[in-house]
Amino acid sequence: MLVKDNLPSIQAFDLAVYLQERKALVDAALDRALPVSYPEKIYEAMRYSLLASGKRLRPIFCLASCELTGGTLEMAMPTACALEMIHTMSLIHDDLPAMDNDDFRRGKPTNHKVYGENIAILAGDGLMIYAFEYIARATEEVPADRVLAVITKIATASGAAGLVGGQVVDLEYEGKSDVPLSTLNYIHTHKTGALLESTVVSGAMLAGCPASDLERLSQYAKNIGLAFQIIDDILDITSTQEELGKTAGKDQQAQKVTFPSIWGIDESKNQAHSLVQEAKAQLEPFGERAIPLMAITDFITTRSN
Ligand code: GRG
Repeated sequence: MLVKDNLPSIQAFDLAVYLQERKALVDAALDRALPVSYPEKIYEAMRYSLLASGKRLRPIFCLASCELTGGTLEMAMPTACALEMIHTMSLIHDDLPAMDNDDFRRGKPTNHKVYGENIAILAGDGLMIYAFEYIARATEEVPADRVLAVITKIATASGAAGLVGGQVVDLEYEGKSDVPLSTLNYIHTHKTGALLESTVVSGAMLAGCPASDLERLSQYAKNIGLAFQIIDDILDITSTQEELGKTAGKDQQAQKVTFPSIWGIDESKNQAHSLVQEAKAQLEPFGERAIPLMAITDFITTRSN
């Protein structure tokens, strides 16, 4: 499938097709994972944001890493869906008036604009809690100790030691112009990086990956998490609302300190590129099996939304 004539196999790998196929699989699995029940209003609000057109990078990372380390798509799909539920809840809460106060997300009005603030808060809560229920209930063909380790890993990445902590420090520095680079790094390694790292590590955990390879994959994911955020900051400056599916120029408008505001756009691109190269070096020992993850890694810096 991957090797064609005498071309290096990475060149024969069609990332666009791979991402499209994986996104379709994940979209269908998400739709099945969360059927509407009573009280319909909350399920509809949860599904409104969950099934909106996200890139599905977190589930795709989880599935790819499970396959890379010898597992199957089936073993990882419930966890992949749960990661997208957690990511979506963080977007719903991030958009609330008490946080970023945004009107537009994934090409549509934000959850609270459609359902009201009270239901949007509850839709986020419902998605967060259901994510863990879903891993525990729907994961098959994986020993229970691995499932428990995955739940612990993702819970740690989502709570005060991860996503929540990163958001708190972000709020603390809102409107301040003297944000040290170390603080900016803390914000993004926690707010964006921790969940991304858990996507790659949890996929490999489900496959029963040995600790030394888990450490390598964790290092890989930490690098791409930061690169992802640097590119996110650049896109906020260089892209339109239509391209992003969310409000553009928010950081400059809020006079927020970002990587490009410290380094400028060119140096930010260089930094993201170096992180991507370091990340890819971690994948080299996996050989051809790492081709999908290698290609997704390059996509982090070339994406337009
Ligand atoms: C997790 C309990 C709990 C609370 C959440 C609000 C909050 C606390 C944290 C904010 C986290 C946040 C919104 C981080 C930004 C991450 C980021 C870069 C989002 C954009 O991700 P993409 O580009 O978006 O993958 P799509 O829509 O494609 O999925």
